[in-house]
Amino acid sequence: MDSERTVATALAHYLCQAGVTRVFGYPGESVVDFMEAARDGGPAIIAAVREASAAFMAEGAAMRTGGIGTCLSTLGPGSTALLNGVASATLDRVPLLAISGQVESSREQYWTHQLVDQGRLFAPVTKLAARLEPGSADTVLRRALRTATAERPGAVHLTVTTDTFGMTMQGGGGTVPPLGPATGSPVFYGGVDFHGDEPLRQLRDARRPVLLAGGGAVRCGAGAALAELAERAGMPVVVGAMAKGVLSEDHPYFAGVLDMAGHRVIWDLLAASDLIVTAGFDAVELITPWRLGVPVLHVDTTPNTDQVYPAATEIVGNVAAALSWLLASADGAPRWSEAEVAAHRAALREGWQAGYAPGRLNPSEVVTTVRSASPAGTVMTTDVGSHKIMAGQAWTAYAPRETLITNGLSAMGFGLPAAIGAAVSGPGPVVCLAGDGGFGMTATELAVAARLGLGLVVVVFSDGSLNRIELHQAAMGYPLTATAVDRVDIPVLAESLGCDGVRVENVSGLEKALSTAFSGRVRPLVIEARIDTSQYAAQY
Ligand SMILES: Cc1ncc(C[n+]2csc(CCOP(=O)(O)OP(=O)(O)O)c2C)c(N)n1
Ligand SMILES: [Mg+2]
Repeated sequence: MDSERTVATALAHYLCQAGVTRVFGYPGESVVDFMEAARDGGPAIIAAVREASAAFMAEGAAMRTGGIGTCLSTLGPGSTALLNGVASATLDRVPLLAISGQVESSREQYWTHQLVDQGRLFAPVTKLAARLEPGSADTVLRRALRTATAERPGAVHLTVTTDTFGMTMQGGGGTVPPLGPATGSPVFYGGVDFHGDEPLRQLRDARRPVLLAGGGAVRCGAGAALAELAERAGMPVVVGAMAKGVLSEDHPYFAGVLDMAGHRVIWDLLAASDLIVTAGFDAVELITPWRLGVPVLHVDTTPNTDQVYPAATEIVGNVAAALSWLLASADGAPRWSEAEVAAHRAALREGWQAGYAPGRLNPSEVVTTVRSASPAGTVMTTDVGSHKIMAGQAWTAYAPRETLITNGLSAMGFGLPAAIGAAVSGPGPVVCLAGDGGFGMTATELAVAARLGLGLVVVVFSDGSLNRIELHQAAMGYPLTATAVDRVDIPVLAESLGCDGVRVENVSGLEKALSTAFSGRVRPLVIEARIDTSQYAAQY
């Protein structure tokens, strides 16, 4: 790297080296020098309507590609607005670099107007909150990139005072460190009962073992090893929502998604097992408290420091390597037959169909109808609420990184921005399934999708309510308070933002709306699906 580079050009250079082609952000005076440096050689700056959405766009892009997402804000109100999406990346274990400008260094220690201590603001929601300074920017940038991408990945925030961007870097010349999980051999940790080949003995002795896969398996590219172990040992595979597709959901040993629709059927399966082998599963995805007494063999990139579930034995390291090691020792007949797993899946299907209202547009039908109309390789995002719980189960995923769900922070307002981030980052059509509440939080981002010529399909589960919270109020016996969603004319709103809009009230209307949705469209399409919420109520 040229030692005459400014901090702004060095930052742009490092981002390009790390494979970042787009920074999602919102401008302010403090960051114009960086945006100018990026204009001259990249990465491209994509302006969102709000900083909060920019961070979710970056998260969606990173979820889709497996690379590092990047977002940008100005000081003070820009940085505070960025916060939710940054916290989301950390709890969703998505590598994200968030950059905020700051007032000039000479005023930073006493100024009050628009001044927020960004280091303290971001510390609780990031793995690292640091500052770029000319004397150390080179090392700090490498540290930021490595920290964000190291297991478990998450967000790093960098504050840069506006004058620092224009300063000449001292030193420099570093290259981007390795990004992503380590590829080396796993390490074994035993609890009190650990003797030699304890994990292998546990697996050999188990008669009804179940695999529970999560985001660590996706990040380690463990799909093939997972499928092979499932087949050889005859183990049903339950996955976390953020790992959907790590095992193709038409695989005979696929056993469903944890804590999504029909969740009791999955918990019953786990409770009846005699060993749960986790595979990069992350307890951040648990919605239901862990009440099982079944022994757990914890396989992950990270030791079981959370202790949300106890595990007497741990295999720590690259998940694909660890599963291959287990596979080498799998012996004897498959523990579960394919027919037994198929019977479980049939019960699960009954679970997520429960409450079906004949003659109405049911949420499960919206999901399955959109799935049927979507070409192979379609990327689906959801927002947060009852529709997510349904889509997390009823949507059939065939490959990882094609279903983008936030199940860590689970912040409403994720779905549409994440769809935009995914659509600009990779091939394949993109569908967003959103509730009317979460859609309302971010609907103006449709103008960004229209500006970028993205043929997104956005399906709004229109029920006039914050359904998930309404159900909770009803279950508590409380009258409904503050959980109605104001009805707006969604197709008209969509059209005013440069999109096509249509309202449907039944399956044939939905099919008709979808019939032209995926044929070379460059305008986003918003479908308001007026649904009946009986299924949600029956399954709560
Ligand atoms: C930013 C944020 N605020 C509040 C919540 C709490 N919350 C979870 S689900 C939900 C209701 C979502 O309503 P809607 O988007 O209409 O989806 P639905 O449940 O109706 O499918 C709320 C308020 C949240 N997860 N995120
Ligand atoms: Mg709703």
